[in-house]
Amino acid sequence: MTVSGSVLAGLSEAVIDEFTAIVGPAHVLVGEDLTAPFQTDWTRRWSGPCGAVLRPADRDQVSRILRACHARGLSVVPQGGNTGLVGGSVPRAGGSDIVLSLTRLDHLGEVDRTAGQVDAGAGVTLARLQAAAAIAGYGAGMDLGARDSATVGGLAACNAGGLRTVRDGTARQRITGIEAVLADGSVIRRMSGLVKDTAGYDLPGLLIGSEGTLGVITEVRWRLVPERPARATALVRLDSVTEAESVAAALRDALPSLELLELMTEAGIALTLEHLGASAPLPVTAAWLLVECAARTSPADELIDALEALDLAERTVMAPGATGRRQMLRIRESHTDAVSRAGTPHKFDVGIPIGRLASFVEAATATSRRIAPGSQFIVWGHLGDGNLHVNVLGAPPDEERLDAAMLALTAAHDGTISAEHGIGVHKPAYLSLVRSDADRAAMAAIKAALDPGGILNPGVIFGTAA
Ligand code: FAD
Ligand code: 2HG
Ligand code: ZN
Repeated sequence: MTVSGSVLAGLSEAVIDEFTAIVGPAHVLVGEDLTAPFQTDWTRRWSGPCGAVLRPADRDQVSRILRACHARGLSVVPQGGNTGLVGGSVPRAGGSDIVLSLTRLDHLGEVDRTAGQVDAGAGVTLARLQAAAAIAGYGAGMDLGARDSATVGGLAACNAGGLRTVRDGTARQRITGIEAVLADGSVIRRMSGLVKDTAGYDLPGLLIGSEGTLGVITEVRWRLVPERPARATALVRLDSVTEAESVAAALRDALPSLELLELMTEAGIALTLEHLGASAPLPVTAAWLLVECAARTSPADELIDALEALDLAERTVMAPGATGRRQMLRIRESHTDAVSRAGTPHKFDVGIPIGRLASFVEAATATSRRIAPGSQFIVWGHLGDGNLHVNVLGAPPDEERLDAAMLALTAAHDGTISAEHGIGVHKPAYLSLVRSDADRAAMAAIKAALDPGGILNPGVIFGTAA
């Protein structure tokens, strides 16, 4: 493709030429046909035009691009797999941002067996990381439904969680090193993989969860987990979220090999089964708990004993084998797709203290009925982490009262307005519900120090005021 002679969306020919000299003409995308896939997010809720999409091949190209953008005051939206759910990976409406697509930074090193770690370029997908780990006899210690597209750079930038957090933690626990390019093009690199390192501020820790606002992550050193080839998976039907919450607490304490503890509820189960055209592996009740244990030797007895001790054997289906297991996991993982197919939901990713989850769900159901009568309230999530995904279908997309009430309710339960997806452009207006004036001022000071021109992902976390 050629970009010569074009003056597009506010970008001068000289700027386009400068970018072209850095990444080559094939990797400067301009014009709606080429840029459209990068301009709308996964949810279809957020979209905006961009001046150009740049696809650098390596850290040095990222550095040169940022130096040029910094000098010219051009805004940059870092993008990985574009599977984020809070609008942070796409340009802002009315802007002419540069989208910096990191998917070509896909170098994956050899697994370092001495350290149990691997270096991965920001554009490596989670599925590829998992496959490489498995070949070397390890696990990635992370899994989520968007694994085929989500990149390690995006996982780090969002501090992603997922389905195995109850055992292996979030991206923060998995990452021992980061290389990143700061707004002015300078590079920080701490990739030695030290598990303990208290020499000054933990800059990698600061970049994890910064959603592209403090730097562009170009490489990550990922800490793998020992392989746990033997798995036992069960689906338990329960009569209420209250019951699920207490069963989950008991299982967590009884099962050292616990790796997954996921909640599904009636409306979401029904919608997902219909979406998949699948039959239910056990009767649909108010709540299902999906439980998986993993170890080197079979944890089946451990799981069965724990379920029997809770008098749940009659209400449990054990996955009969790998296929049955995959079917159970598929029902859980397909909730997001099923909801998305049914409409554009109001999506909330809340963290609630364990012990108050059921009362939150009850109050949240009433809130959505009050503000959006006729809407469909669907909740599921990572019960072991106290992380609930509330999706409300059928409410007008611009019904801000619903977002305000749901997030205020979350704060009233001492919860967080984002457990794993981030603030993005969806929730800056609500950050003050969970972060004090002093806290937000400290965050703004860090942002101003690292990105004085405010070019990195403007609007994300801080809103348009930053
Ligand atoms: P993108 O969507 O491209 O970007 C996300 C944010 O990170 C943006 O703010 C972007 O600017 C920034 N960013 C991306 N790459 C970089 C980089 N290299 N340097 C700096 N900033 C960067 N999330 C969970 O936590 N748990 C789940 O269980 C989960 N399940 C999901 C299931 C589905 C079906 C879908 C669609 C999404 C799910 N997600 C989940 C959300 C999403 O997959 C994660 O947030 C993931 O980390 C995003 O990675 P990405 O590469 O797609 O990032
Ligand atoms: C999940 O755990 C993802 O299913 C997506 O984090 C949640 O779609 C959602 O709301
Ligand atoms: Zn999730």
